Amino acid sequence: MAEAITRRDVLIKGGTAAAGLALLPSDALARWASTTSQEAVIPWIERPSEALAGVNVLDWETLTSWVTPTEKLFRVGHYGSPVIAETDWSLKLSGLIERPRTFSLADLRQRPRQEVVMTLECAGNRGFDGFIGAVHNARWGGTPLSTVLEEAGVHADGIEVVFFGSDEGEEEIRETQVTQNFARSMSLEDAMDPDILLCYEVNGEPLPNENGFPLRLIAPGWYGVANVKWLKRIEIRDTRFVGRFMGRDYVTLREEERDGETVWAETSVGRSQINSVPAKVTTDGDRHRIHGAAWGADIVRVEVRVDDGPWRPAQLGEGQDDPYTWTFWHLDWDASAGEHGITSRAIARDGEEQPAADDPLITRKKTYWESNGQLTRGILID
Ligand SMILES: Nc1nc2c(c(=O)[nH]1)N[C@H]1C(S)=C(S)[C@@H](COP(=O)(O)O)O[C@H]1N2
Ligand SMILES: [Mo]
Repeated sequence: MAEAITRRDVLIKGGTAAAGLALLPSDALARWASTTSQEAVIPWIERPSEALAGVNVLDWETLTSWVTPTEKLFRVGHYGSPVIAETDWSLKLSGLIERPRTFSLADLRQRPRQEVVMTLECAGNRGFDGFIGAVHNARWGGTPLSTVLEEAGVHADGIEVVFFGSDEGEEEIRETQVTQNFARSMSLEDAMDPDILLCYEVNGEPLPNENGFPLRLIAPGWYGVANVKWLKRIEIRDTRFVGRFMGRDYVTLREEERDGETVWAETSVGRSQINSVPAKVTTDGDRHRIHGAAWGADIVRVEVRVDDGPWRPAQLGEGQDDPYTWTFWHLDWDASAGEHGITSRAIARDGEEQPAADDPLITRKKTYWESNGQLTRGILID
């Protein structure tokens, strides 16, 4: 980690670019202005999908900061993006509890403050070609959910915690039209995780509207969809909860084999899955370096392969000791001229490996959620 910080500091302070320019390959010149370093980025052959411009996806090639700046957070809102005034807003706690109550934002700000840096990835990320930037790593500030629930006095039969957003949309359910709020749930046991926060800040500032102002759930270790924005109600119930974003959408359909028989597993997207991507290749005009990120599990190792060569261990940088954040990595590469494919794979502390693109876990998955197979990116070296 220290090495990465020092290196970046040096690069940022690294003086004028002019001296290095003559050494740069021509196709890197266009990218020069967007890098803060003496090194130039060589663009990937495939360009990111432009279909999702409104989502504000991360541009891996210009990524320099381990904490994603607030204006660069990607945004997903299935029912649009409501603009809420703090004075019109409250958080209601209802259902199977001793002490139902309503919180203002000031009430929540007066409670014990806690922060967490968390990598949040949309479960649809990597689900189709060119969609690889729906992920961010930000510092969230708020108050723990667990103590709010404890103080509320959950009844013995309460097993489910439902989080309702303020955003709403029309849904047809078995021929009935309803207007309903975005909602996701967790078991009470999962919701009592002391790291889960009711957040009113990101990177030290109030939440932007698009990211959930005035309050959102931040659930480290869960896919994006669990992190309910524009939170307005938390409800304790005595049965499991389903709804569009638990039981119809964000459902992974996978074919599994048991004793020669097919078992169709339909599972609700929940906890994050191990993932990594090659982010960019840089050059100082002479040597090459492959940079990337890995997340979704407690990453202890990342390996990189060029074409059909051997897997080689990358050097881990920032974030490597935190299971909730992405880990930056890099590998120096003695590149030869021509077109190459670069693949990365992440390995977790418990031994879990990011599946290969042709692993049955990936190939027998029929829906695009949770597409965490190894990614190969093509690049042309002059
Ligand atoms: N209320 C509400 N919360 C929501 C959503 C939504 O549509 N409405 N989208 C979810 C999904 S699918 C993702 S990926 C994350 C994205 O968080 P961000 O927009 O802050 O990046 O928000 C989640 N929380
Ligand atoms: Mo998402």
